[in-house]
Amino acid sequence: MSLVHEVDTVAAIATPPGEGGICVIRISGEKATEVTDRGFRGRQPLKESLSHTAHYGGFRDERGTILDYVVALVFRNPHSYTGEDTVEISCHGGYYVTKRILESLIRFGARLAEPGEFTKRAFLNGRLDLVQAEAVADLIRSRSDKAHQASLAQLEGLLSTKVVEVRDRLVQTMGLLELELDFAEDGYEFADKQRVANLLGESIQQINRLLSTYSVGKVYRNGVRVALVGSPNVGKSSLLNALLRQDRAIVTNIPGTTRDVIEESITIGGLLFSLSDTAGLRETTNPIEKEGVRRAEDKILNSDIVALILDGSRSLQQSEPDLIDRTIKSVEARGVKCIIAVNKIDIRPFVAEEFKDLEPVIAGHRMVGVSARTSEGIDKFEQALHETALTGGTDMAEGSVLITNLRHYSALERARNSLLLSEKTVEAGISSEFIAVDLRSALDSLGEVTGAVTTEDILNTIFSKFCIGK
Ligand SMILES: Nc1nc2c(ncn2[C@@H]2O[C@H](COP(=O)(O)OP(=O)(O)OP(=O)(O)O)[C@@H](O)[C@H]2O)c(=O)[nH]1
Ligand SMILES: [Mg+2]
Repeated sequence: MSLVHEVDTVAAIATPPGEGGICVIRISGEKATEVTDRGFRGRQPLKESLSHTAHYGGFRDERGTILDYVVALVFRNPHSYTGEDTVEISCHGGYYVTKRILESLIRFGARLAEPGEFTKRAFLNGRLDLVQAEAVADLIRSRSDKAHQASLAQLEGLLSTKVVEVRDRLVQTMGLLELELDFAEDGYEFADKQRVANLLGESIQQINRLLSTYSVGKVYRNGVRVALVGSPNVGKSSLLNALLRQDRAIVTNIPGTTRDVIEESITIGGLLFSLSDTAGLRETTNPIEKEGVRRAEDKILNSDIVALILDGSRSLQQSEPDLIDRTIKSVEARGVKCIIAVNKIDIRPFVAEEFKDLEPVIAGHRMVGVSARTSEGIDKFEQALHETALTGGTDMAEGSVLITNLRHYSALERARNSLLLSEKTVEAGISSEFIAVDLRSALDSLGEVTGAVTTEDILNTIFSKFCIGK
C-alpha cells in the first residue's frame, strides 16, 4: 500500500471467526454502498440512503441465491470510522454464511482489506492520529483494568495533546531561529537566546516527565511475566494453583513432578500477570526432566519477575545455597526483578532471621512467607508481586498520561536527546544554524509519535500488526 490515499473499496469480516449471534462485515470506500447494493435488497438502495441509517433485507450472491437476511448500516463520508462511505453488514454469525457474503462482495467489486487497513484509512483521512490508531489495537488486546485504562486514555488523545503541545512550542522556537537565518547576512538577531534556552529547557523537562512514566506504562500495557522457580518439591505448582484458586497443575510429593512449563494468567490490582510454573531445578540424568530444567532456566531469562520458591518446612539442602546464589545472580545480571517466597509456613512459621546464611545474596529482595496449602500469606505474596512489578514508578491515577508503547518511548527519547544537543549549542553561543539542525530532528521525532511526520515503513510496521477487519 502506498501513502497516497487509495480510493478503492475494501471489505473484511470485522468480528472474530466462529459461530455467534451476529457477525459484522465491513465495507469501506467510495463505492461501499454501490458494491453492497449488488447483493443487498432492502426497501431502498443503500446508495440512496442517508448516513447512520439501518436497512433490513436479503443478501444474494452473484447468481441471485439468497445467502442470509441481514441488517446493513450506512455511514456517509466523513462521518464514519474510516472517514469514507462505509457499510456494516450484520449477518447471522456463522462461519460459512459470513465467508460467502464476503466472497460475493469481492466479486461485486470490493478488494479484501489488508490487516489494519480500516484504521490506516482512518489515520490517512485524519480521523485518528497514530497514537490513537495504536490505542485501538491496544484497547482490543487489553486484558486487564490498567491496560484498558491506559489504551482508552490514549484513544481519547491525552498523550497526543501533550506531544502536540511540546511540538507546537518548539515549532515557534524554530520559527524564530529560521527568521534569523534568513537575515543572517544582514547581521540581524531575532531570537532572544535566553528565551530559546528557556523554551528548550522546559520542553526537555516535559519530555522527561513523559519518559519517566514508561516503566509503569509498559507494565500496564504488556502485563508482567512471572516465573515460579526453585528446587523440586518446594511447592511451585501448589503455589500456582493457590494463586489461580484452581487445581490447575499436577501436585505430588514426588520431586520432579512438573516438566512442561505451565502458563496461566491472573490479575492483581488491575495488572495482568502471566505466571509460569516450571520444573524443579536440579541435576538429573532423566532426559525428560532435563528438558524440563532447561525450559525452566529459559523462563528465568525471559520473565520480568522471578519468584524463587523455598521450602520453609525444612532446612536448606546441600546444593540449595548454590542454586539460590546462581539464580539470583543471573536474574540480577539481566535486570530481572526477584521475590523470594518461603512456602509451607503451615508446617513451620516463617522467620526471616533463619535465612541469614543466604546474605548478602538475598539482600535487597522481598521475602514473604506463604502456605500454598492453607493460602496463608498468598495476599502478601500477591501484594509483593504487584509492588515489585511497579518498582521504579508509582501506580497512576485513572486518566493519567502514560507512555506504554516502546515506539513512542524511543521517539520521545530521540527528541529529548536532540533537544539536549541544541541546548548545548545555545549555551556555547554557536550560530542559530546549528541550533536549528538539532531542533529540526527533535521536531521530526516528536512528529513521528502522532504521525505528523511519518514514513511508509513506520505505517506498515504499525498496521501490519493489526488483525484483518480492524
Ligand atoms: N504442608 C504443606 N505442603 C505443601 C505446601 N505446598 C506444597 N506442599 C506439598 O509439597 C509437595 C510438592 O508440591 P508441588 O507443588 O508438587 O511442588 P513443586 O515445587 O511443584 O515440585 P516439582 O514439580 O516436583 O518441582 C506436595 O506433596 C504438596 O502437597 C504447603 O504450603 N504446605
Ligand atoms: Mg511442580
